[in-house]
Amino acid sequence: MQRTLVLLKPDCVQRALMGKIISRFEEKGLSIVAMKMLHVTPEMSREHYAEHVEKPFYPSLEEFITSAPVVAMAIDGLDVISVVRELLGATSGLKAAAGTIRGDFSGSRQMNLVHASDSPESATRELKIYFPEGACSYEQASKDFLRACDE
Ligand code: FUP
Repeated sequence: MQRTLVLLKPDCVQRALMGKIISRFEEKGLSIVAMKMLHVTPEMSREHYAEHVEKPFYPSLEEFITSAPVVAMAIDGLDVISVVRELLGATSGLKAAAGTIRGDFSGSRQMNLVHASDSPESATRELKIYFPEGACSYEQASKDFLRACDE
């Protein structure tokens, strides 16, 4: 089992796509173990996007991510980090395959609706930024019908 950090970004909240996109994770059989709405502060943005802070596009990215609330989620599942990245599709909505979240709903590189951790190290780091209080693990009632017991 792995845990990943997912953010529904300001464009997702403002376009009223939250329910539709949360459903994609639920319908896949993943387990949402923490969820909250919050405003990302400039300090949080710099911590979250530490690898991009010096890049030319960073000021615009910070302006966007702090422009309206986001919904942060911790999601558990088998190989959930790569599974969620596949559900999202390529970073740019212009390049993401049809059938992925970004491919179906985004036509932008910046306003690509959802963030998800790209590695176990990123997940650990990002979960600490958004959920220092931890998550709310529980046993999924449907688990016996989501995968075989040896998977
Ligand atoms: P991802 O891992 O898919 O979130 O993408 P990146 O880490 O490459 O980029 C982080 C965020 O910066 C993405 F949401 C898109 C945004 N970005 C821009 O706004 N402009 C760029 O030129 C590159 C990335």
